[in-house]
Amino acid sequence: MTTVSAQIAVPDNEDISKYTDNLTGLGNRARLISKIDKLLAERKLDPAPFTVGIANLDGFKPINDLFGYEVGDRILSQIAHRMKALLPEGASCARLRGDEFGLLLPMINDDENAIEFGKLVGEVLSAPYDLGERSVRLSSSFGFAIYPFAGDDPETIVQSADTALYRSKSRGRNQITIYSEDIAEQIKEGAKIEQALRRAITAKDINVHFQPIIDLQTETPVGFEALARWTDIELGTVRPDIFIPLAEERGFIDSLTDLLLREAVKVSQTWPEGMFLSFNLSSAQLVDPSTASSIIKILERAKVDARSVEMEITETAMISDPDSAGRIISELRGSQIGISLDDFGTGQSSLGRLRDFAFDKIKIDRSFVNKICDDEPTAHIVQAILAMCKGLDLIAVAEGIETKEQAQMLKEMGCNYGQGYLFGRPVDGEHTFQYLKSLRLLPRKHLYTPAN
Ligand code: G
Ligand code: G
Ligand code: MN
Repeated sequence: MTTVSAQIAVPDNEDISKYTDNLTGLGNRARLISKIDKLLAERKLDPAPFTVGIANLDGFKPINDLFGYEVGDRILSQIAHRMKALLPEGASCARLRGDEFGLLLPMINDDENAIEFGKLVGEVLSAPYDLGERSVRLSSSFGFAIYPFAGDDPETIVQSADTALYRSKSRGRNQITIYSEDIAEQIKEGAKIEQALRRAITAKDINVHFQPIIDLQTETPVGFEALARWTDIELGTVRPDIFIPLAEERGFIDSLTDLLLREAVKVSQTWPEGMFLSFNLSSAQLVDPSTASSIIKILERAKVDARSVEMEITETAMISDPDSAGRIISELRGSQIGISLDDFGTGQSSLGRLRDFAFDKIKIDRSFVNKICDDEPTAHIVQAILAMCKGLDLIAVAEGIETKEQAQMLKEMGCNYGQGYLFGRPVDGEHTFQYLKSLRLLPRKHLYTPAN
């Protein structure tokens, strides 16, 4: 190494390493930025459009995990070769980080050409990578940003391409996204919601509603699911499937959850002894090691019996980081907090997961429940899920029951609990209190201080 640097005893020696990616020999992020800067200067008088792209491999992490970093590195080097071979005149490619490659395409000037180029690169990158005794194939995702719409300085343009890439990734594999008017608008809207949401959390202005969960045999409520509700003065009612993912994405889901859980726990203390509170835990929290302890702390501080609280989690959460999800689940269960597997049957249902993780309940997704009476295959699937629950000693909860027929059928099939509009919509703490009273299930009145 020292001999090499001695040979190239030129002043910009340091610059070369500063701008080069050692593994692939491509330029690095700094190089790409400086190239964009140069192109911007050239086009100062005549701002003709050009394109910046970012390519990211799909499923590269498992390759590293499975075969080791050396294999991963070999693939990255092969990618660099392929990239160089397909670059048009005047274009350049840099390795930004990990499995992410940046492209500067001075001659690509509109969406159509960018998409076409993305498809070409995608095809070339999807050819098998030779690893000696085996070979692997990988698809890739792309984000493109076109100057001047996407920004007028290098960092902003790259950021726009990155935003587009993020969209591609969230749509699945093998996707191409161009940073567009729509995306820019959504980002502005997202920023507005984020601000209002942060304010609402600080002001404790988010509410929790409760939906009863019914024992199908006795037809009486056994617990409630807490569901977040938010109405902003300016934005109006914002649905949880908008603001929860936003809080996850922007990194403040923990403070939102703390607020919601505190509120939910407080209301649950007005319910009759033995009734449980079921709380949705967001998938982002299953990768955060502090999750279990902050939940346990909230329950302890409120002096609620942890045995009457359970966390609903979805499978998506367990896929991204099964190890930390497993640790959090065992920590919670170790404190007697129950675990329900939510939305079962949708997404990536894997039966292996039922064996590898300890659950107490399974919530059968409402997409099954609403077809159970008129679609025979659905009925068979639900029956099989119920048989499995029985064998595994899990309580089955059917979600989204809307008709008596559905409830009857599920009851006959041996489903333990049910939830849905037939039994009750989610309502606030006070209405939940009234509901219990109307059923002569005497709430613990002394604990209840209704909000005015
Ligand atoms: O309540 P529906 O009411 O529209 O809820 C939509 C989605 O938002 C559901 O998937 C539900 O699980 C989720 N959700 C509702 N409340 C909460 C909450 O307090 N925390 C989390 N993480 N998700 C919630
Ligand atoms: O993802 P999760 O299962 O936590 O979401 C619960 C969602 O189901 C909430 O949005 C809640 O409002 C909704 N929900 C509850 N009962 C019914 C029902 O009977 N029908 C329909 N369509 N939605 C329901
Ligand atoms: Mn749920």
